[in-house]
Amino acid sequence: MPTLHEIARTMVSDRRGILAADESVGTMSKRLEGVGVEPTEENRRRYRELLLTTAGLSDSISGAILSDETFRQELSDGTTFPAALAERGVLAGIKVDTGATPLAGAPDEKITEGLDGLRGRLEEYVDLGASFTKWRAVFSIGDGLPSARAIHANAHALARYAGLCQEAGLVPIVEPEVVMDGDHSLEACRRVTTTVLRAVFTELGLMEVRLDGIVLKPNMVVAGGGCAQQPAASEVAQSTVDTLRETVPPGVPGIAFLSGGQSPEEATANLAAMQEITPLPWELTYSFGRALVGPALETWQGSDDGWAAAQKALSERAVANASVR
Ligand code: 5MM
Repeated sequence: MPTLHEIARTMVSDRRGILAADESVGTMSKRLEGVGVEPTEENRRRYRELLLTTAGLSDSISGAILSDETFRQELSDGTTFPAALAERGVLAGIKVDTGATPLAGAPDEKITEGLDGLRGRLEEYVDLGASFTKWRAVFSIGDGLPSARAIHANAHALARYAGLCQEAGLVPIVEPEVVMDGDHSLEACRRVTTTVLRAVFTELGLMEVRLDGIVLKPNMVVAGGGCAQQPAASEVAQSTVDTLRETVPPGVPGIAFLSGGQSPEEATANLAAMQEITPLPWELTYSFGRALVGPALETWQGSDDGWAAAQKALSERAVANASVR
């Protein structure tokens, strides 16, 4: 049995990244509708089969995060998704949060839920073949936001989640996402990301989470999507690395970035610029969702005719991200 540290190392090493294909039923349905595909359970299954049977996936992808629905589904040949990943040399991960809901007394902010009954659910996911898990907390930048209570509540929940996962032998991906929505500056994103990461590592410490057995999945430090002054990749890279050096203990094996609404090319360029900054105490890699699968989804459009071209589109993005070092 590999240790938590060994699993975490496998997830972030050898130039490979983690595919985030864990959209909830609601999000996946919206994405399918966006490309004119009927949002049925079968079409969600077919789309995930398309992604995960892409030839050579394990050359660039170490693990794939799935949702509860996909974890229990099968490929057309009857193989379960976790078994299909194992056959391909890719670790199976499961998103275990149940989504973000308005925080009490703070309707503009969200708290991620899912701790109730989590210990039992984790046991089941281990039996189904999971090696790691994911929980995402979201923080918006705005007038007085994020509030201290939103930061504290979400950091605390992330730490409780991480502790339960390690108890079950699963590596937790800890994902605090400062979102890109808004017209804030790069500097504002840096300030908020610093505060959030400090709070997360304080709570992880209080909960005695083993830092060598987690993977951190943060946002890159970028300007808001509506900001007139968009920084170059070199600025994003330097600000992000500086922020991480101030906040992330060196014992963490690796950091796998989310893409957060960046275009596939932007996300890849920013990651590449970060790889040029050395030495760093942790591995840096990607755990993109939209920036990895977006082109494949647009190419597929639900038809069998588009299947091969869509797999090629995913493969190209994965190879581009895995080749940046
Ligand atoms: C793939 O999307 C994930 C799940 O989203 P919902 O629970 O909201 O449906 C999401 O957590 C994702 O893993 C991260 O946001 C990273 O994805 P991006 O697209 O930001 O790289």
